[in-house]
Amino acid sequence: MRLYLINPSNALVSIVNVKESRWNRYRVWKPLSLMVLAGLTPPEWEISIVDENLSTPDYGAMPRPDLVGITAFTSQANRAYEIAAYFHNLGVPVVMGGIHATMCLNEVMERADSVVTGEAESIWPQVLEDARHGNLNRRYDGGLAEMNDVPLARHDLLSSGYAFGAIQTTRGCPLNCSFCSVTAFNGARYRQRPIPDVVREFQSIREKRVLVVDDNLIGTHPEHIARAKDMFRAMAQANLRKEWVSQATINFADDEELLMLAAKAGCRGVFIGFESPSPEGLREVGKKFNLLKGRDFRDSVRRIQRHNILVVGSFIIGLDIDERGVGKHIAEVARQYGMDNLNVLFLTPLPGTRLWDKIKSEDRIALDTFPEDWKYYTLTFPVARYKHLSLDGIIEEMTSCERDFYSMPRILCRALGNLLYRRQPLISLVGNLSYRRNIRLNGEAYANFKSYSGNRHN
Ligand code: B12
Ligand code: SF4
Repeated sequence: MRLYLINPSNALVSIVNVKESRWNRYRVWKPLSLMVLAGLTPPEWEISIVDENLSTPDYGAMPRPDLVGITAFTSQANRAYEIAAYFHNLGVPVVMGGIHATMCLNEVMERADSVVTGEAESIWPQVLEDARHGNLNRRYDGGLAEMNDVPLARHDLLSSGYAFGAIQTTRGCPLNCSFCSVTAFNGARYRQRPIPDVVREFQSIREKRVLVVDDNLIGTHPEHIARAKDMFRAMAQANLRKEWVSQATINFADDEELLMLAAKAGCRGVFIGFESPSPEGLREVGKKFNLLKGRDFRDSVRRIQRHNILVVGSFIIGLDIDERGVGKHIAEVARQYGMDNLNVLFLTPLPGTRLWDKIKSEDRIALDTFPEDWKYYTLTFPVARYKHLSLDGIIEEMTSCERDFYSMPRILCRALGNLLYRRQPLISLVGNLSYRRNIRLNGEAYANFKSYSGNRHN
């Protein structure tokens, strides 16, 4: 039995425009979902994982599969449907799963033979068994997995072409920020994988550099943090010789022992959602942790960096409180906080989030011709109508923010600082140049977007 597991491309996602900018090679990540599905698949299936982000194969020249599984974020849905139609027309059954299938079930059911909602661990073997007997159900629901059931991902199936490996050690996030799909999809209960599984899986990854895809690496409660420390100790003890980056909330900075253990275990960078430079903005998005009274963000960032861990900060433009000047303000605040990299995204109502419900109820979704418009739901296009910013206005804010933070003098200044403190100057420089290079690419993408979206923002 032959199984293809496919990760669809989206040409609009600038980070996959590898050919446009060679720096982007360092920002193409493995589709871990498919490697996990492969890990759940019994040996009688011959599996190929196709990541269209690297290249799109000539499916016609490949042997005919018995089953096709397609994953999709919302931004990949259009291409996913094209692939589904292609194989369906050949008479090959197509199963779709992942976040978009879960949040937009009806839309996906119209375009795939079978749909799996939720996490797949409890249900995928059943799906395969039914497919083997030509007896696929239209819909399966995996719910939330027990972390003991998460298999070791099949890293051997995508062993070249990437600068980073990928692994997951926890799922879920209790914070439920309004714009984020994680709590809606993976639940508010913070679930941690058994530490020996994490260590064993790390050992099976070939790449020296790894993305730990956890949304919230250390969690929020003292027992989460205690477990994170145990995991870092076990990783250091196993002498993995890996360098890794992950995502965390700002409370990562609050525990010296945690930082020390993370660095010892190989942590070299964290992606932290700061979201808004103002308390009103934080309240608007419901980012409770960042609202802690008396937090000195500059000091928090510095404490992390002292452990040779780079800090990439993320902000959102387009909140209801955002007015003209917000772009420059964010760049200024990011500089004050001392971030190594800044990632700014447009406020985007993703299906299934609280933000979606709010923006939809206010009739402010500008790009609402679905499924065609999903391709713009990359967080890098302003798909909504914003309270105080027109389409041109919000694009100008984004551009001025990036031009300011990624001006050559500022990049050199950060690189020199990192050189001085021996804080991975090369990695930091590559990261900065990659973002800078994408400013021009983004400019072209905005021009095309404006002509596509016409007057739908008015
Ligand atoms: C790592 C990551 C990335 C990486 C790697 C992506 C990749 N190639 O896998 C990078 C940085 C590239 C990235 C980019 C983006 N990301 Co991202 N990313 C994640 C993150 C943090 C983890 C994903 C992951 O690997 N999870 C681990 C695996 C094991 O879990 P899983 O994917 O959910 O898969 C399970 C189930 O969903 C199911 N399943 C999944 N696929 C399939 C398929 C079949 C057939 C079946 C049966 C089951 C099934 O089974 C799996 C096992 O249980 C998630 C948050 C999250 N918790 O999911 C956000 C997340 C998926 N990303 C998100 C977004 C918005 C994006 C971007 C659009 C935005 C951006 N500019 O960064 C881009 C789009 C990229 C693209 N190609 O179009 C949103 C998606 C929301 C949505 N509705 O689409 C999420 C949920 C984050 C959020 N805050 O809301 N991302
Ligand atoms: S803290 Fe991060 S992962 Fe958790 S809900 Fe907020 S944005 Fe999502």
